Amino acid sequence: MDYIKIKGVKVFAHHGVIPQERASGQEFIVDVTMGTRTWKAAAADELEKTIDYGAVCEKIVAFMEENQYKLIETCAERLADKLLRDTDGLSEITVEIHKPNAPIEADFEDVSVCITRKKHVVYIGLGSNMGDKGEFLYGAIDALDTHPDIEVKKISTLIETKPYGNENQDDFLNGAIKVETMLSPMDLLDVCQKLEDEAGRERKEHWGPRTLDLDILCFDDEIIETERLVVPHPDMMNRDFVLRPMTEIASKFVHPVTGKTMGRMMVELHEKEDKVPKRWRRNK
Ligand code: A4P
Ligand code: MG
Repeated sequence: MDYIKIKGVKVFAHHGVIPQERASGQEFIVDVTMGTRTWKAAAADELEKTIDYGAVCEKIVAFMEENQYKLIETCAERLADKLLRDTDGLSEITVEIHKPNAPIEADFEDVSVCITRKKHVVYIGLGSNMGDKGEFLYGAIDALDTHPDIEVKKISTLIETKPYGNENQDDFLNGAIKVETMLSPMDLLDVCQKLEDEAGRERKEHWGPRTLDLDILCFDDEIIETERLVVPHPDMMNRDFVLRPMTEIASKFVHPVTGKTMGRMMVELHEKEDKVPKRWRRNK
């Protein structure tokens, strides 16, 4: 990760718990550190390929002036959220809001709140084995990317696969994508299930034929076990149609439960399924 830092943006604004503070206003100072990747912009030497820090400064000033919060905690949280949503290429942000003239009965220099927030990195597995399979998968990828809180970062090759589990059905088309999102795991699952419903998905049979299946494979390095959602997907280490596209887009991503990379998990699956001749196996 690379960082772009803006320090000491002075703004006259009206945040505070005491009504008098909100009425008369005071000076606030904002620092932000933005986590991004600068190498493409550096190579091309073009502003369009990086975060325009001038534009970010203007957004900070407008946000601080136009809003009014009792707590600088709330102010920092909302500002971080807004900048993460509005700024292309921004993956992580640290916002510090200083209130050097806070109404404190002491001789003090400064008081501030400093928070770090980031977009979640999520891998989603896609599958279809009914109708125009490619259209369903690419339609879902488009729809996810158009969602205001989701950005598709990587798309694997789509591969034709034999049905796993219930073998008495048509071949599948499978793939995986990497997305960045501000949504919680449950909210992202809602979005995925709505897209499955819109694709005419009927849930008649477990592991049965489907127009569109969107499985949340991994959500950061979180381990979630609720009735509606289990992450990482509990069977992914046994599925070539999941590990192959994951190895293409995230070979070094470490599975939070097994502690192994996607590439390693795929090699081990191939060895287990006898796809690797004995003489070529590595000594573990
Ligand atoms: N759910 C729990 N965890 C998750 C998660 N991480 N992501 C819940 C998405 N959903 C999750 O799913 C059933 C319930 O799982 C949902 O209500 C959700 O709350 P579903 O999609 O309605 O039903 P399903 O897909 O039949 O069941 P399941 O267990 O999700 O099956 P899979 O794992 O999706 O496997 N063979 C090939 N070649 N390619 C395939 O894509 N897919 C399957 C289905 C079987 N064989 C296949 C393929
Ligand atoms: Mg599913």
